[in-house]
Amino acid sequence: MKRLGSAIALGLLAVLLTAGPASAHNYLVSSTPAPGETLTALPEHFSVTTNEPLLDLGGDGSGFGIEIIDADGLYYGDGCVTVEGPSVYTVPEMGAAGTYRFVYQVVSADGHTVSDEFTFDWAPGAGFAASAGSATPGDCNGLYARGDGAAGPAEAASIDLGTVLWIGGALLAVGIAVIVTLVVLRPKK
Ligand SMILES: [Cu+2]
Repeated sequence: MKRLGSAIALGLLAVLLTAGPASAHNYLVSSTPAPGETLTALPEHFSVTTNEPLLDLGGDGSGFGIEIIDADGLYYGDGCVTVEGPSVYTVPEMGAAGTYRFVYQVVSADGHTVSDEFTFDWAPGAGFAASAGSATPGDCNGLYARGDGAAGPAEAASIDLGTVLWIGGALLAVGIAVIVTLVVLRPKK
């Protein structure tokens, strides 16, 4: 029993030492629209809300972005976002009915950039005046300081890989700690 306790304690220590950085990132708790939701009318804002206040260092939304992209790869909206506490908002614009990607990027409380995306369906009522999409992301009249539009999905991929490596490393450390502890504390014959 004592051996098992030591092994578990070592394992927990290993997890705390290796998994710390990954656990500090803001994560999505809600959004408008929600992933997979079917919208039939434009809400006041499109938004993402995370678990804790975001880091808007310059107070100008630098590093934050919401991109709405249709099935043809066209972008909708002016690219302007507002950061308020744990949430990011943008004024919605939409084109024709269909499935859209909602790509977001935020600056986590620890200063790291986190991005991800989901899809939602757009089924406007008759008479909706569809906006014309743009081949490039909205730049908020030049104020959108995020860089090129390709950053979002690429960032998401690298962060996902990093998270996987952190978790893999933590599990490996736990396994090694448990084995070492069991070997060291093995009863002498
Ligand atoms: Cu981080």
